[in-house]
Amino acid sequence: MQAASLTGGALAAAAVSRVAMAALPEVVSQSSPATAAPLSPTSGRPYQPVVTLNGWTLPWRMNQGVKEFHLVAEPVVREMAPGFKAHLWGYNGQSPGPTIEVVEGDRVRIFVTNRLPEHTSIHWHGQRLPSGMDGVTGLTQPAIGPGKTFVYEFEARRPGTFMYHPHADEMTQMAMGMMGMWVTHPKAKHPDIDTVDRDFCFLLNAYDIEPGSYTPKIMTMLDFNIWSWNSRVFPGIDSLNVRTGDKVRIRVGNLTMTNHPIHVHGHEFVVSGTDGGPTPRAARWMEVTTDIAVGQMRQLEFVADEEGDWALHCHKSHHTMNAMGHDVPTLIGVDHRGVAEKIAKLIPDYMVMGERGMADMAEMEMPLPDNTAPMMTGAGPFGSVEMGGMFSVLKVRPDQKPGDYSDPGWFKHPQGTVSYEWTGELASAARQHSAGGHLMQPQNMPGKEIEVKARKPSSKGHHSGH
Ligand SMILES: [Cu+2]
Repeated sequence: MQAASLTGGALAAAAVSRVAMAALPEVVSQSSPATAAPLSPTSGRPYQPVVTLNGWTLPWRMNQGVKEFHLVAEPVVREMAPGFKAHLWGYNGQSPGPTIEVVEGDRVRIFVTNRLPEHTSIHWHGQRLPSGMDGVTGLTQPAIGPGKTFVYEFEARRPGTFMYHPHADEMTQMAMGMMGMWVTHPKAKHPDIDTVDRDFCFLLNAYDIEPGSYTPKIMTMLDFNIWSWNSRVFPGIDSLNVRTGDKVRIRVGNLTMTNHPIHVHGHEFVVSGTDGGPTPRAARWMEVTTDIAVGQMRQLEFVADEEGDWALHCHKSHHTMNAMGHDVPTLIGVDHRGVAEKIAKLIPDYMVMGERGMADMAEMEMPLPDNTAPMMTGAGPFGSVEMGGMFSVLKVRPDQKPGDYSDPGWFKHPQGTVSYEWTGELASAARQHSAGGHLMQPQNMPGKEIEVKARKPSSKGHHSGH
């Protein structure tokens, strides 16, 4: 700088910019958990950006042909659904971290600053790179201590959908929400990569957060109670809004500790890619559910040619619920009104749960601890959706403009296309009485008929009717 001031203005400007470029790239933080608009590239090779569900893409700067990003590992407060915030660890203000989008062949430099109370590192899941850039603490690099900044640099060699996460105290740091997605777009037309109209991505993640508390339990191995997409739970997960006839790609990465069969209603899809890269066309088959194992990514692709509101969810029914007690006995068919009346004399607000199934949970205004998402919830146009966790809605509309990701509201079903109540006479069911030729009768009751009867729920119980 001293030399610049001696030799004049032009050189001074060059020197200043060189100094600025030598400094760390600016830290860009995101304060909102809403789905950000796709980030169109302003430098480098062109590509069609992805939309991160309830997430965002990290901006970069171009420094002499190298794309430079700055990730900051730090504690964050993440709104997982309206009324439910979690104290997590993440990157640049959010958990998960921002999506990183680059183009095949790009030279990438990522600065990683550690603002956590313990050391960390970042592993670039699925990438071809020099071994020393792979981010495995102890094996390929020393840990990034608190307050330190490390630099990763490599070429994004193959197109695909990848993930990033720590490889240091992994159990804690992933249980706390440290992860993100990485998309490497193809540099030219690729035989196994189609151009699509809508390109969504999100991570499957899971937490163990006791109702009423804020911080995940990190020792949990299997019994997580918050099943989320990009650290959001239904009804906090944005819908995927597309135009009728759009070719849609949904990239889903699994960084939980169990598998998730992801299911789309109303359409069939193919898996067009994994974290191993694009799937050769001859190896694709139609599915309506695809299982995504731990540490896997699957790209679902289909033409959205059926108008409507279509559920998109994990098919494990416990994963479409929010925090719940697992020790609830099955009470279906158990008439305990008499007992309930006696208990009610001792505990005035006593409620009987579950004798008609658990659907009552969704509609009853049960008092919940503060900072807790209801177990089954979500107001739909026909009542409670009775869902939570890993559930969203694919909204297919003829008038959704290209590039418009805003929520079009509920589907207006054409007349005569909605399931309706039968109000005619109900015939009594015909019964099959043959026991079959090979039925083994219990020894003590030869020939005796055995029948299990479920009590028909009465609407005149102590429950207020619906
Ligand atoms: Cu699941």
